[in-house]
Amino acid sequence: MKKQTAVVVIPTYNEADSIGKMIDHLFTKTFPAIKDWEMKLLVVDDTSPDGTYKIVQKLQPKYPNLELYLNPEKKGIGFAYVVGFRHAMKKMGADVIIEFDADFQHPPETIPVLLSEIDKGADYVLGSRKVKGGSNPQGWGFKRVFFSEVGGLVARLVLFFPFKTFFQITDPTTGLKVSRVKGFVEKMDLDNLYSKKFGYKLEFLYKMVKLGAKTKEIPLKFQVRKAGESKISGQTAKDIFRSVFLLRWNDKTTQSFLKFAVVGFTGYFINALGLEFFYRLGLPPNWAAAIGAELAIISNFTWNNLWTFSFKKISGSLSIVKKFLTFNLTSLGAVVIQFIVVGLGTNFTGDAWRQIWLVAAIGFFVLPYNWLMYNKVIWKKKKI
Ligand SMILES: Nc1nc2c(ncn2[C@@H]2O[C@H](COP(=O)(O)OP(=O)(O)O)[C@@H](O)[C@H]2O)c(=O)[nH]1
Ligand SMILES: [Mg+2]
Repeated sequence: MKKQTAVVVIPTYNEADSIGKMIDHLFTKTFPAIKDWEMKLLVVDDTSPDGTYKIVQKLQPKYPNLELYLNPEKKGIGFAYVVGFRHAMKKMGADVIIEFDADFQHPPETIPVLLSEIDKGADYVLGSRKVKGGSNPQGWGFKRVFFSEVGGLVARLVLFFPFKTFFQITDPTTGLKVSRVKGFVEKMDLDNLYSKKFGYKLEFLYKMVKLGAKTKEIPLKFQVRKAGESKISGQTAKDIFRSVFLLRWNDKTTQSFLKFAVVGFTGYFINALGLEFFYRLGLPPNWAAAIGAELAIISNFTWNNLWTFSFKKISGSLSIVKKFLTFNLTSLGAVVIQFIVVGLGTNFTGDAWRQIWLVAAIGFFVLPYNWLMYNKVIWKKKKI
């Protein structure tokens, strides 16, 4: 059987002190030990003023599987990876692509480990400093560790909470990864990145997860930089947070959830106004409240259908009537939840706390309950 091709992509900017050693190391030590993959290396250099690309060009005759992609000017690490990924897929026949640094901070011995996880069925393997066997560089002071830890946690929270990926991915800003091309990188939208700099790491991660990639983490002992300078700057954290926030904000589910919250809030006001209106018309408060509640239900159903879930809108009078009746039934569940939570709560604290318990019941129980019912029962995805 023909061997599959793994392309290692290394972006470089002013790495003249490292790149030659790295290329030699990979072609003489790392690659020959990997028997079941065809190994290639692509360096993407932004015409570094220190002449990094010239070192690569000099070594090309020696190593036929070494390619260079030269950007005419400095465009950022994210941009380098976008062009590098495209080149690896189109010109080098990549089946998997490995993201790697020039500066020996990623130990080359991790490359066969990454590939063995692909062999075992993973689509996306990440080097993590946070799993057992992984670590930050020895020399990192408290401040750098603190920012890395807090930054990683915030990125995970914003990107993935409360979904299972939040727990699976422990080191979201890692730069050591391997990605499967078929079904994943080939489908990834590489044109519309929020960041052409370090934020790309989070965007690639997010997009791979959205494409349903089976992820796996391996330990990464992140090394001290041996030569050259880190390109991480004060702007980097800002760039990463901006990307993370935009990714989550523009996510379809987030947008639906925000609309769902607005519609629910409006429903609450309609309920309250209905109670007031019909009570003043002369109806007893229980009937006035019941009419208010039904008006809220009608409003919730209508706006969620036209706005929140417009991409899976219910249409046709018969379906609408059927779904509306089901919607009334599921709304009854919310009544039962309030009955129980407010009942139990006031038992503990006394009736004076009833409004607090109402807020708790809605926030912690009714909201998740409604979101679940709307998604799984009322506006459930049509089977294709
Ligand atoms: N082509 C290109 N490579 C870059 C750019 N910025 C960083 N790199 C490379 O990306 C890799 C990781 O950057 P580095 O500064 O080591 O980040 P750190 O390890 O997180 O401190 C190194 O090989 C850099 O030379 C850039 O703007 N263009
Ligand atoms: Mg580095």
